[in-house]
Amino acid sequence: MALNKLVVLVGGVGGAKLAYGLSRVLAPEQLTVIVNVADDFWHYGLRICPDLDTIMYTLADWVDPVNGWGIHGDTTEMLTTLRAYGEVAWFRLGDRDLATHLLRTELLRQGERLTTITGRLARAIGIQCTILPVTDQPVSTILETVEYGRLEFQEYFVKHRWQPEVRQISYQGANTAQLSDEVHHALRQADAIVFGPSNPWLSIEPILSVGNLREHLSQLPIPRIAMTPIIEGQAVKGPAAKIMRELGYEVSARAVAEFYGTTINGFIRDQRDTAFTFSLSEGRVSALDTLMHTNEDKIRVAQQVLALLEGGDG
Ligand code: FO1
Repeated sequence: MALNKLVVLVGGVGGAKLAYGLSRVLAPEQLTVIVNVADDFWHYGLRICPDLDTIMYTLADWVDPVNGWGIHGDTTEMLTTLRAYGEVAWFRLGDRDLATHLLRTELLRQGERLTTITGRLARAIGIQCTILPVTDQPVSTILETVEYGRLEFQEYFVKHRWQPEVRQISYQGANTAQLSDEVHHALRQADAIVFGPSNPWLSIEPILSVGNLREHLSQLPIPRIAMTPIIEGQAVKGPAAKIMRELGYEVSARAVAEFYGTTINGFIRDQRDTAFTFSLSEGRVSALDTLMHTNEDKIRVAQQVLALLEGGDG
């Protein structure tokens, strides 16, 4: 089928790699990236939107290639001064990165929506495809942990380096938050949807939990393919495998596919997962080399995903 409009759902670093590859293969008007907002938080009076910034910096070739977040070559003089005042400064805000938070916070204070702010910032730094927060309302990933009880996402992920044992995850605000008109429009226009290789519980589910997105996607008569973030029982990066164990899931691509259920009708596992072949109730499981270290890898994977979508009968 002719693939004219692709929508990709992403969270942080893993999803950003796929979005980068797709942005180099598709024309700008063909690609819409819908981003998780449940990592967002208030910090020293600034609204920080880490996943939006990770996607924006990655697509603009601004991102720090080592961390996958923050701005390449950024300095941390502001943090040094905070520490001089006795602050712990556990969240590494770069000095150039600070401009993003200052401007976004000011525009929010003036009443602008996160969607229009994101579009303005992205266009200003040369990004031509569309980046959309899944909602303009606040949603927060909350983790119930054994050691510290209730933790907000960045406290869990950064301050405690995702080491606390997770008992339960919830998405505060998701049941009242609404999909933006721009997201509804992108889904109506979509010829296919790809769930990036992001953490299902920390990046994709907080997107799916907004409004009635899960049911909405389940009824779309188009390919809806998820990429595995788990290879041979390991997460490529971050706490996905650890969280799966702690929540009692089998740590496998199959368990991820089952978690997505009817919201998908296709799945891409990694070709290394030979022991974990499985089938879907609907659609097909494909195998690719899904590891994306270099920009060339990201472009290769994007091209292979598109070939699956265009060639696929699913
Ligand atoms: N992740 C860290 O592990 N340590 C940090 O100090 C850190 C700072 C940071 C600053 C701005 C930003 O946009 C992202 C930042 N991240 C940091 C990543 C952030 O925690 C993301 O939420 C994760 O990448 C998960 O998506």
